[in-house]
Amino acid sequence: MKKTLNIGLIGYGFMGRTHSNAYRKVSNFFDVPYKPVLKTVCGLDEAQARAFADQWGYESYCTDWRQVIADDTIDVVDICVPNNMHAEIAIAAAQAGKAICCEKPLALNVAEAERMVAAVEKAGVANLVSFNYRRVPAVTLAKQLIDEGRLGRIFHYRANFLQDWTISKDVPQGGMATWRLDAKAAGSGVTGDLLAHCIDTAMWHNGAITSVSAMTETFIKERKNAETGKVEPVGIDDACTFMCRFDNGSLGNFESTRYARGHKALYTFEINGENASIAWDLHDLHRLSYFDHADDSIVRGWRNVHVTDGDMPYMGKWWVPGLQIGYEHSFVHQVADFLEDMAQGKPTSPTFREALATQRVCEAVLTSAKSKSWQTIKQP
Ligand code: SOE
Repeated sequence: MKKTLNIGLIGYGFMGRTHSNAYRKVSNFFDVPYKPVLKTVCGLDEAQARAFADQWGYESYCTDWRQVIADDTIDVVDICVPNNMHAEIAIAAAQAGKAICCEKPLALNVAEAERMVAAVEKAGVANLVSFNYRRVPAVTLAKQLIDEGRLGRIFHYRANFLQDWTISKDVPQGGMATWRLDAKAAGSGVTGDLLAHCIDTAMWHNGAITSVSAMTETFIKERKNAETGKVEPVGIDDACTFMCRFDNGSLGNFESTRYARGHKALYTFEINGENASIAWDLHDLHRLSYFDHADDSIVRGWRNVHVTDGDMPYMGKWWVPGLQIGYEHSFVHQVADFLEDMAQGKPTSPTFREALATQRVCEAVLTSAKSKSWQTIKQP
């Protein structure tokens, strides 16, 4: 029998579901060293916590996260609450010696993120931030191709993350469903919520971002607060565009908005190197577009690689070649890697320290937009 690992989930929203699903599925498909046990789920509303526990098979539920931290039987604290609660919970979990998986972005700002890094490193606990898109097989394959040197020198990295769900002025801010629009809960708008994904993947693929120049806009200046009903100024960025320089000399272009009518979650990137280019699109997440200049000119063109074969990242663990998996499987891969690394005493990327680097870029982007100036990212 495998050793069990007791999970304490804090937060039962959208991300709580993706993480619970991953813990439930992982040992069916991956030969992981531990069997995760859904021990307890914690959330503010007792009836909802109970219903979530029933639906997902948690053994118990509670409404005070401190109870999860104080529970000696919990091995992993999984943080899926709004961003303004990440730091306090993660630091307490680290002090209690728990392994931690924390939703992205790591924190509200760099100062908080630094305290979280210090806490997990002092405690020596396993720590991971859930930038799940790295573990979409085609995105992982892109990393492999870059690391093999197939692209040669990289000149350009561009990424977009486009949505359209906040165009109506009637969408409120704050509360359970719309905390992402409330600056106090989220820290920022699309920069922390969406561009953080693009920045994490970009730095994983292409190395550190060293300077940025950004602009942001808040198109709807006031919204009703979902809890109080009061109309209040909106403090988040609705859209953000930035250009940047990478440490390897390449140039980056990033755009995110929640005002791109027709796009629900269009995350795309394209990387251009001297020998080859790569492109990817979340709406067709199994395909990696690949252009290799070394091909014979008469057949040279963009290839559409269907990343489903057994020798492609993670795919050997699923069905048979050609059959697809989806969004939720990126979380299963994340948990599989986390458990494997934990058993070997190895860090799992992105660690809190790696996510701090992303937080620094996000903060520099917001400062640049505010000050209308280039910002250099100070790496410690
Ligand atoms: C926002 O709509 C959101 O759910 C993000 O919070 C997630 O991180 C992203 O993966 C999808 O969009």
